[in-house]
Amino acid sequence: MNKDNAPNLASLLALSVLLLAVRPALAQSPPVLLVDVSTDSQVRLSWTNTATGFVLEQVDQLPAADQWSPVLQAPQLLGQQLSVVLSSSTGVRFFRLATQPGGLPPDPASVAPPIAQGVATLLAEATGFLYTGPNPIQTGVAPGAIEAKRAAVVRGKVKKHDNTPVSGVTISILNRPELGQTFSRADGMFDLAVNGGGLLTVKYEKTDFCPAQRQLNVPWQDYVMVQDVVMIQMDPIVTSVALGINSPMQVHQGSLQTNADGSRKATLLFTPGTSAYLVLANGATQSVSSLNVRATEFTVGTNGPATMPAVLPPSSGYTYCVELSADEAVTQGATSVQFDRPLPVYVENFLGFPVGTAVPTGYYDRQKGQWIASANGRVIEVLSITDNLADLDLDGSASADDAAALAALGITAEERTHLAQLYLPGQTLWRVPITHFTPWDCNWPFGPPPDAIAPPDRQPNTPPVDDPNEECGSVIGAEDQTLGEFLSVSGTPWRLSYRSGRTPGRRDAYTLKIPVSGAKIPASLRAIRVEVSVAGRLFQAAFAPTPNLDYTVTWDGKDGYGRPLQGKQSADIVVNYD
Ligand SMILES: [Ca+2]
Repeated sequence: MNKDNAPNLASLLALSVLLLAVRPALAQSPPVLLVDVSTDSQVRLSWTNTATGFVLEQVDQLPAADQWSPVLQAPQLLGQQLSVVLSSSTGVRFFRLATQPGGLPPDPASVAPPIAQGVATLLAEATGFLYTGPNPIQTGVAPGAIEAKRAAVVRGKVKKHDNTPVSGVTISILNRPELGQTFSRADGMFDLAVNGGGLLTVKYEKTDFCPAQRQLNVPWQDYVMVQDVVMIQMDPIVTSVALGINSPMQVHQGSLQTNADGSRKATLLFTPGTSAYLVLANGATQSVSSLNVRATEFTVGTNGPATMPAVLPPSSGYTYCVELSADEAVTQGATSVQFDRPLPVYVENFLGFPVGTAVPTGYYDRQKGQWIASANGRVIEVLSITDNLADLDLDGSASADDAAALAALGITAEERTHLAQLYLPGQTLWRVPITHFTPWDCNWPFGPPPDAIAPPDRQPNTPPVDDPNEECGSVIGAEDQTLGEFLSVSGTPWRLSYRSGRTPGRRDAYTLKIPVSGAKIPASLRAIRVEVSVAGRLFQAAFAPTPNLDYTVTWDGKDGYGRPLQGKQSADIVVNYD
């Protein structure tokens, strides 16, 4: 921690019940530190979560020189606000937000202590430095929260569409506040210690970006590598929408997105008289008279699947996903925005689905960490425009549908008037009713092509055995091609044993030859991807579809922080057929 960064000193606040001094913010200033004194002898210090990770520090008197020390209690993230609740005490204390060097956690490789050689490495011992000590990479881990026998470390990377890293992303685990949080570093990487033994959901949060979550199956005493996550910024187009019983029909349209499949933009219609309320983090509701509304599409670009707010269920195809959001909900840390009636969302039918068919729809619940199915939408067509009203085909008959059919979907004359203004005759559209703001996903059922096969179910080569058979009474290891020699130790019953297989340069025991394809290759196979992770290291390779292919990977015996490990380590191998 940089204790000499007085220019970054923003706010000086006194604990107990006294607010003593606030120094003006200077260049590269941290966010303003807010103080809230409650009646029950508690003080809440809060600040806006920013790209660079600031650390709350304290001192008993000023001038402090080098006496600032970190507040060890973990800040809790609520929406965009980080806060710490402290018991007020007699006396005076001063607080400030200080930058870490570079504003971000250090690369763990630069601070990891050496690993004891001569004994098998235990993951909890090798990775405890991540969350202990005065300036840990992972802050706010409750004492004893990580159990030695269950300890595991999640490693991952956050990037943008163009593959440049995103730093300063708050990384935490859904519903596990005792595990604290870390920030993605300058290279977008992060390391978070957790307890293994089940499913955990990693949360990715950064101001002005759409949050993401990834569910992982985490084993005991191992590293888990998360697939790279692409975070996208909230759509720049924002519409202020009035709400309440006197509100008129209003429209919000997100940015136009275009790819090989076609062009589309999310269009929300707010029907007259719509009311809305925020559900706050503590469960309370708060009605709102207006909202600044955005629609941000995830399904854009070649790495679109990595941008998804969460991985879709296996039976759902990657199709179209949009975050519908209100700035007010983000700033207040609301868990959802609810409307008193279904609002129609329109998207151009850029994938050409037949008119009259259903649009399967679901949404992602960030509190539960689950996709949840919702009412289907419908593919409809604007056939013509008569007297400023859009004539709609709702069933694919190519004829306009009557009042009863329109009413069954809740389509009013006012909605038809707006459709006539927004779209030309011949336009086909998805119409999806929504009652709240979250990530919304329109997806059609998905399955592998009929000729798909699984990758070969053969074991990689077995690394050489520790105790090879010795031929002819000599110390020639026949299976692993080693030589050995015994030297008696004078005056003792013992002898020294030398084996060429144990020399540092020998890599047989660190090499895996992995079968990735068999004799038959399905015609629909586009690519083969292999991922091998061992000790927090990830080895990746991609191949064109080729029969009888092996991938050979050699590990240098070091962990993700560059330290040679002792004892056996397990490797996770995943072969993907795309
Ligand atoms: Ca019809």
